[in-house]
Amino acid sequence: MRINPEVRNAIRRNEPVVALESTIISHGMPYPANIETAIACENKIRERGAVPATIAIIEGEIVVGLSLSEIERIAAPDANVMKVSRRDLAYATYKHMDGALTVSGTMIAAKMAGIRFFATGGIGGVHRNACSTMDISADLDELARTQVYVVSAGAKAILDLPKTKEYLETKGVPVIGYQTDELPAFYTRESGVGVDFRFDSPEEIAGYLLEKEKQGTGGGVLIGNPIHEQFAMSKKEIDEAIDKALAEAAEKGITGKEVTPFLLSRIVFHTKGKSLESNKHLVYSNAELAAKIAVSFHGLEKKK
Ligand code: PSU
Ligand code: MN
Repeated sequence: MRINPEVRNAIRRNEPVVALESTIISHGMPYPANIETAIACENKIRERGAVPATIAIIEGEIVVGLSLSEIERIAAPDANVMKVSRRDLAYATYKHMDGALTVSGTMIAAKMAGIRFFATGGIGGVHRNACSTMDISADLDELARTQVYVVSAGAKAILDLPKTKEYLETKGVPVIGYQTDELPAFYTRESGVGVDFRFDSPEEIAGYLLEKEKQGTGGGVLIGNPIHEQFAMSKKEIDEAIDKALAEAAEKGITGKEVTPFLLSRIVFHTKGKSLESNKHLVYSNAELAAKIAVSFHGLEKKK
C-alpha cells in the first residue's frame, strides 16, 4: 500500500482525513463529470479543514491519496479499471491491475491506512429482486465488520430500501440521520424508512462516534445525509427512470457487479442528465459533512 506524504503525515499527527472512493469515478459517472466530481470533492474537504484521500488500485498497488494524474488515469473513458470490492482485492493486486474501490473496498483500505471517515454517494444494498436473485451488496457486510464511518445520501434508490435497512439492523450497523428522521433515498430526501438515531450537528455525531469507539464494539456506522432540496429530483421523475432502467436490466440479463453501474447510467439517460447533476451535488454535500465530522472528532479527542 502507498500512502501519499500529505495523507501519511495527517494520519500520523492524528489530524482529520476523509477517504473518497473510486468506483464512483470509474464506473458510477460518465467522463468528464466523474473527474470534475472527484476533484471538487477533494476541494470541499480541504475547505473544511481536512485532508482528502481518494483511494484506488494503480498497477496492483493500493494507493491512498491519488495524485491528479492518477485520478485522470482511472477516470479516462477508455480506462480499463476493475470494480473491486472485498472479494476482488487480492486478485487485482496480484495481477497488477488498475482497480476502482467500491464502498466495501474503500472501507478496507481506509481502515488499513488508519482513516476513520469516508464520504461516498450512496452505498450499495439489497436489490429489489433480491428474493429471487440474492443480490445484496458487499457494502452491507463491510459496514458490519470494518470500523469506518461512512457518510452517504443513504442507499441508492434503485434498491429495496426497507430491506436494506433491515439487513443493516440484523448486522448491528447503526444508521444515523443527519438532520433527518428518515433514511435518505439518494436522489430524493425521503424514503419512508426510519433511521435509528437522529443527530442535528456534526459535533453531536462526532461525540457519538467517540463514545462508540470507547465501547469497542467495532464495525462501521452509516451516516445518512439527505441531498439538498434544490438538487433533489422529483419523486415521480426519478421513479419512472428507475422503473425503465430496471426493466432494461432484466431484459438484457445484467447480473453481478454490472448491475449498479448499468442502472446508474440508464437513469442518467432517461432523466436527460438530471440524475447526474443530483448525484454530483449529493456527493459534494457528503464530502463536506464527512470533513466537518472528522474535524469535530479530532477536536473533541484533543480536549480529552
Ligand atoms: N455512490 C454513487 N455512485 C456509485 C457508488 C456509490 O453515487 O457508483 C458505488 C459505490 O462504490 C458502491 C457501489 O459501493 O456503487 C455499489 O455497487 P454494488 O451494488 O455492486 O455493491
Ligand atoms: Mn450486487
